[in-house]
Amino acid sequence: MDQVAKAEPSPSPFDLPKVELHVHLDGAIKPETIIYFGKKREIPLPAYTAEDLLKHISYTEPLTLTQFLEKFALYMPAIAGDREAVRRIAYELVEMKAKEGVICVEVRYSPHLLANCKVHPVPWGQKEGDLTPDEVVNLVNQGLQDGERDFNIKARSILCCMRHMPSWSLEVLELCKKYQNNTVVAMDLAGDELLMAETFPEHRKAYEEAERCGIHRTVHAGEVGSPSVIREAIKVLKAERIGHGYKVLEDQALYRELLDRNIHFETCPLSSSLTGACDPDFTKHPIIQFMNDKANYSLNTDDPLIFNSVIETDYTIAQQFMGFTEEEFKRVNISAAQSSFLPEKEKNELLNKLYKAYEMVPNNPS
Ligand code: PRH
Ligand code: ZN
Repeated sequence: MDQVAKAEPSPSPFDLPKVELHVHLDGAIKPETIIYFGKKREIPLPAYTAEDLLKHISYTEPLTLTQFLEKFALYMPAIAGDREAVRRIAYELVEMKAKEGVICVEVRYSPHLLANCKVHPVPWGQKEGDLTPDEVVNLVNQGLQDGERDFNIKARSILCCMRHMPSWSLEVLELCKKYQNNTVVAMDLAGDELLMAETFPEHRKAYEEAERCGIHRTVHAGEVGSPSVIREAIKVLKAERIGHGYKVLEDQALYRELLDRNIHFETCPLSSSLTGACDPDFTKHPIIQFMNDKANYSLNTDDPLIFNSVIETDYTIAQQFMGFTEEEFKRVNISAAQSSFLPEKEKNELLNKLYKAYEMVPNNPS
């Protein structure tokens, strides 16, 4: 895509510490790691060098969200169901983010899609094994905690329910409860909002109970689906943040209401173009409206393996095609920290770190 090619990061648009709230663990794996486990487990892959594998997985011209989601099947069989792999991808994600200048990351994933045990449908059609979603969460936690220690950043996790698998949602809720504050800070609902916009009773029940138990909530909504999906996420699922949410602009009354309520939008510029969510011309992007309205939103990568990107790619797009200034980059990162799902004390520590690095005086000193 022309604009992205032109937006090659140099020099860096924002070298200060960043906060990332929307990145999928299974969309942020190093190609080398996929190859390592593919070979070790004798699971066929489309290619066996990082460069060639990337040619199969990543792409530069917009697809539909459904086609984009099919990319995971190219490499997930090599990772899912392997204890060492699950722990390692979590650790490597923290390392990757630390290198990108992120000081706090909330990483999300579906425990079921990384498992392979027989009580759940084996997601990638590979050989059945004995890795349960519960153990997956444990392994990811270990990887994230080792990464936090080694790379000196905060790494927390969000467990995803999947739109097409309502039968998993109550189990996801139980895992959120069990591991609440043991890296797990929230629940998400991900997947294909076009094919499966319906919010099943199981999703609703899981979110209701999450709210009751003090588990934070975010929902992928209005990425490609209509504003009604966002309305349902807020009103029925009681989401505190919206994953993407671009389509909110199609319902100005709802948009105004969400602005008033200071609802956070986790935006992902490059992703939004490559999944067909938004016009690939970034100069017409909904984020520009969010910026002009001083909305509460953040900039995120979503699935950097599949988009062959780093967070700087998204910042560069924002700078070159959306008119971002250093002041706006600072503001979105402060908004991200304020809307993070960290406990209050840790959130205030994070905010103070940012204020100091940005040489800013806090608006609401804490
Ligand atoms: N929109 C919806 N679902 C997404 C996105 C995008 O932001 N990126 C990843 N996913 C789904 C994938 O199916 C992935 O396996 C799952 O979320 C859990 O990370
Ligand atoms: Zn996402």
